[in-house]
Amino acid sequence: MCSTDVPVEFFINNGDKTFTEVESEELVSTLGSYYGVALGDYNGDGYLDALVANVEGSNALYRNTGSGNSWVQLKLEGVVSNYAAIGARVYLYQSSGETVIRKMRELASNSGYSSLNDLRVHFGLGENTSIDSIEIHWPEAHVQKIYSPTANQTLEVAEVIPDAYLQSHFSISGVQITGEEISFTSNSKYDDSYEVSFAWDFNDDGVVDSEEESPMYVYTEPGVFDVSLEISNSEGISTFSRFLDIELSQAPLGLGLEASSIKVYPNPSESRHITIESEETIEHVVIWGMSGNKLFESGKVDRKELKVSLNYSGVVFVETLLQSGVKETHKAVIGIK
Ligand SMILES: [Ca+2]
Ligand SMILES: [Ca+2]
Repeated sequence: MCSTDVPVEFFINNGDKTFTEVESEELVSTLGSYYGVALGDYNGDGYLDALVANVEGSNALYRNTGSGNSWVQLKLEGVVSNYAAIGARVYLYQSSGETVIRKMRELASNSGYSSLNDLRVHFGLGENTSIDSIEIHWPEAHVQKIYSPTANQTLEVAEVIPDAYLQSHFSISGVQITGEEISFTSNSKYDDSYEVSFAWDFNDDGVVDSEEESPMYVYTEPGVFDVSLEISNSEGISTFSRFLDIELSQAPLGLGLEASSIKVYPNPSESRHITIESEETIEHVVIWGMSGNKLFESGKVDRKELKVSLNYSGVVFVETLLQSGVKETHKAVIGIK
């Protein structure tokens, strides 16, 4: 379907590798610039409706009033696969006399230009209401079967975690500097009918540092650490690792931190705003991030107070030059909420 001021073209699948063009319905008699169509059952009656995108005019929603034929829909929920089950392939088997008919649908995140179909998987069944089975091939490659489901309903199917399944994964949060607690959260997926062990190595020395599921850890030295989480059960092992860049919690050498006339507040700041205030006129302010990246530089300030908003969270170094020529650097933590 892709045209400019010409009717929509609509073809019916005859089921024998041929198609028949539909020429009389309203859907194909309206002129427009149609560049996308999304199919989905918006009103939940089991019949696929069509939303047609018109570049130059109004979009149009065509409700399928149905034919009395049977149908079945599946709403899939990935558990070890992605949540929307994108990439799943679903097979439906029906017997017709001696013949077994197999139909297949693939769940995709796109279906054509500028369009996305309903994420429910839809099968039209014609007049045959008896389904032998439905087979779901999840994106993670295992297969789940449903035997003899009833037609004319939407089945909600959550992915069953495969037997003994293990998939290690974790996330990290906290200010990544020495001396601060960093929390490691396992979001591993596994078959919980097996006993699962957790082994964390925070510094890649091969020595396990924690056997908790989601521990805390404090680094005393800066460096880049290869953090790994190995999870295991009686059937296997799964390991996930990622790098963590731990910085020193104090300012780089050579920057004086003996605060005097300059105040930086609030510190820590829950928001991303800080105020720099001095008893003397401020000439110039530069704010640096943890890795020496410049986050902010003022022009000539020429007053005793400067409010700064930063699109950044973490530790910053505020370098202030006063009119008297005194230069000071203050450490602050912002955006901690
Ligand atoms: Ca419908
Ligand atoms: Ca270790």
